[in-house]
Amino acid sequence: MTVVQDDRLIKIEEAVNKGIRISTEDGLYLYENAGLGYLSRMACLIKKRKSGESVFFNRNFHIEPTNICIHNCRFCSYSRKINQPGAWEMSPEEILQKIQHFKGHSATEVHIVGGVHPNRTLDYYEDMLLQIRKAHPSLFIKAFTAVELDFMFRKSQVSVNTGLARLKQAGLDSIPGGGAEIFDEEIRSTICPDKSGSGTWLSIHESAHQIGIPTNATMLYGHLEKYSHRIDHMNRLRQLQDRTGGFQVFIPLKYRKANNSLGIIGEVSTTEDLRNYAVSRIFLDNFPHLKAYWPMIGQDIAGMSLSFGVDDLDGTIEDTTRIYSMAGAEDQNPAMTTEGLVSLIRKSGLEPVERDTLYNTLKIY
Ligand code: V47
Ligand code: SF4
Repeated sequence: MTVVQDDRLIKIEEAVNKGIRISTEDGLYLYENAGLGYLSRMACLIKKRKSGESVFFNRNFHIEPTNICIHNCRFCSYSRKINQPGAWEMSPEEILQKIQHFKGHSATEVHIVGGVHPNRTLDYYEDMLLQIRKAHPSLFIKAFTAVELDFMFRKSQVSVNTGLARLKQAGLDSIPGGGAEIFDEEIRSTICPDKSGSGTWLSIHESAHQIGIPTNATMLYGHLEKYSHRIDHMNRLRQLQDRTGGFQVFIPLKYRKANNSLGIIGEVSTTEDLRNYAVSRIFLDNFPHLKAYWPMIGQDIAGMSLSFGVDDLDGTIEDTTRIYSMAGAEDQNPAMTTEGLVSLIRKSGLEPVERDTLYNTLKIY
């Protein structure tokens, strides 16, 4: 019996072995043709080159100050309009109470994201950061998606550079990756028609990198997009990262279908999730880390993702986010102990490392 080889996959493997960047056409070819075993092998090789046996996690909690939002993203299960049942707004006192509560729990990072509230200005968020910084000076503040930033700067009529500099001065340490969704303009106009555009998202991240604020990048996948749109999305990120080096981690976010108007399309399979992690690890050669955000895919798939190039599992979360539980995720009260994260990582034969937000090692387990 003759074994038919796939010359293109062999060439891609040779490139990966030599550390040569793969093209957009190669990326698309991997999505369409590579087997699971091949993808796992290539992605693990790259992961090992970048972070050895380490898999990172941190001790973090979220604050979602409000779910009131001016936008109408079709995949969102969480946002509400003012006075609509289920809408919430935290007062500054409630926010500070949360900070004080987690000060006693040795969390090192707070992740603050929420809806784009129509009445909140830059002054309001600046004050929020100043109060948090005063209450807990050593807590790392990762806050506000580019979409929230775009609105607050426009509402307060300041430039992106001025707005970012003011927030940095008030205590902003880094910017999370949300709001990127999918950059392709046509798909974007269908799934989130009135949201800040792809160019705006990318240019806010570029400005942040230029003034020394590190940022994360996400990609929402498994909805109306095709593989070519995922490659286009990652290519725009790869090009920006070549210019600035300011991205810390790439976080694929699987579309979850409950309680939103896109739900009829269903969800992609676990195999597709794993293939997607691997292709992103192979394609994004200039991203130091790849994160599986366990509240979105569940702890089991997060564990499996460690064999597909992932080297970061986010954090303990402490049951402080609602975005995914409201969209139907397995963990309705997402929280993991340090022991739980350590054990998940050890089961894959890898080394658990507690990190800070900038991926400095705090403790090796
Ligand atoms: O931009 C909303 C996504 C994002 C759904 O930077 C959904 O470390 C799937 O960006 N199904 C916000 N996804 C959350 C986010 C994030 C999460 C974890 C870590 C980091 C980080 C950033 O959540 C939105 C959108 O892409 N999202 N609804 C849904 N139904
Ligand atoms: Fe608003 Fe974000 Fe939901 Fe879109 S995804 S509607 S911007 S909260």
